[in-house]
Amino acid sequence: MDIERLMDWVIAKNPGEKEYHQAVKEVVESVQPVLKKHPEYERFKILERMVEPERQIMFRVPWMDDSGDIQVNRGFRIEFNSAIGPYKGGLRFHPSVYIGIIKFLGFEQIFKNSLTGLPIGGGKGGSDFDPKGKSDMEVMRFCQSFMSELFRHIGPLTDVPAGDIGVGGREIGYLYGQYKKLVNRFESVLTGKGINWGGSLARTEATGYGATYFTEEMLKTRKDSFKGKTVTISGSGNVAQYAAQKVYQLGGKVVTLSDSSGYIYDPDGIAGDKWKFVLELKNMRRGRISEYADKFGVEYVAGKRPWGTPCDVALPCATQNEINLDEAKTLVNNGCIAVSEGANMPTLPEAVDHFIENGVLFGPAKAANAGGVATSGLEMAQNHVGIAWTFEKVDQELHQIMVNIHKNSWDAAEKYGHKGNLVIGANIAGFLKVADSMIDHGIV
Ligand code: NDP
Ligand code: 2IT
Repeated sequence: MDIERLMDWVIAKNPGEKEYHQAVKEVVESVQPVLKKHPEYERFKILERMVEPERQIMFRVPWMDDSGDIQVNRGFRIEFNSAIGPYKGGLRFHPSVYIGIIKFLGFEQIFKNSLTGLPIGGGKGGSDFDPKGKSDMEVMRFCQSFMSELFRHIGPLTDVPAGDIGVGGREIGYLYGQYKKLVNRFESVLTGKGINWGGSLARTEATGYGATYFTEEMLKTRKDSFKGKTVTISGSGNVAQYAAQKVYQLGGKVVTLSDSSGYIYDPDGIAGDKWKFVLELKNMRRGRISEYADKFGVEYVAGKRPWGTPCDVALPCATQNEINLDEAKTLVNNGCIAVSEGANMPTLPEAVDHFIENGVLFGPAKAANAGGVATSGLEMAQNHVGIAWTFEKVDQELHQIMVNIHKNSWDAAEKYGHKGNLVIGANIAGFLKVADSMIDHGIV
């Protein structure tokens, strides 16, 4: 099927799911040079099978709030592709969640997980539940209800969820407690677990660190580094926090962080005690980033994203579609030389094209933020063997995986005639392993 017909077919079968259409289109376009060289992928209808999830689960999540009222949310788990390993991918709790969001994330996860080099398939789940403003006990009751249905669909060799937006250590704890109670087994069914009960050191840091290591590899191709660079970061959650820490350790200066209300600009850099303040603010008190500006007397810009701030490197680490074409133009005009996606699909397609056409180093999410799920894979490996590695050991493995992902994406882009285009390279490198495994397994 040509690109247009395939996209028409995907849109007709998944009406209104615009984020999913966007994610599919990019992959389908990227793998065209491969399809031309390898007619077997068309013969085996690999793309047509890949865009149809193996299984989609939607369920009711009723729970009681602190005032005794019953609330009803919707839960999702999409088990997208198990060609190279058990379904693996996060859970997102955010009011914007609907099936199109989970499907785009699950689809991207297939190729991202393949890029890690580990045996993990693709899946994603979540709910339209909004943890903001909820008490710990409300979050616990919600998580228990969510897991009371999810548990029958997952398992350490079947499907292993983890965190994403709105799902961090607290939520994974409540989800794990309920799973363990229901199945009466202590097993590796979730990653991002607490260190005392089977979690891996460095999983918390992994996505942000990994995205920064990946950016370092991109900079190396121009004989450059983070030293002395001014860096803008969006978001102030898990990924943003640890990207900020690693950028500082590598000699860069992070000048912005944001949340869905606005961004802060600190020209002196967000590090040391200021960085610790962000962690306490966001992970414990669950407050707004504007409090940073109040505390340290810096600028806060309400209702805006940070991309107007001059920088050398931009790391979008909040959410999808958070850099549009106008913002990409501003970044380029301000001299930005590298953009790397800590978040999933943060850059709109026309903005991606603008960066690439203007010679900006561009690290696509599937490659740049794969360090989180890669370290989840390392957590599973440790659990299966029943051991716990040191922080240094996990961090070293993570670093090497990010170096490999960069190299494999670079090489694939070059081999298929798009030297330097890591979007195409990452999509092709991720696709090939899954496609070949699907052919090995027959028509299933
Ligand atoms: P968190 O929930 O810890 O943080 C999310 C951050 O993004 C918060 O600052 C939040 O602000 C902001 N944000 C969320 N939604 C929006 C929105 N619609 N508009 C503006 N800002 C928003 O999530 P993570 O840090 O874990 O995830 C961030 C991104 O990284 C996501 O795209 C996720 O899919 C991706 N990712 C995460 C991985 C992980 O291991 N956690 C792995 C790979 C990718 P506010 O508090 O106001 O909502
Ligand atoms: O988007 C992602 O890769 C994640 N949210 C992490 C998934 C995982 O299973 O660790």
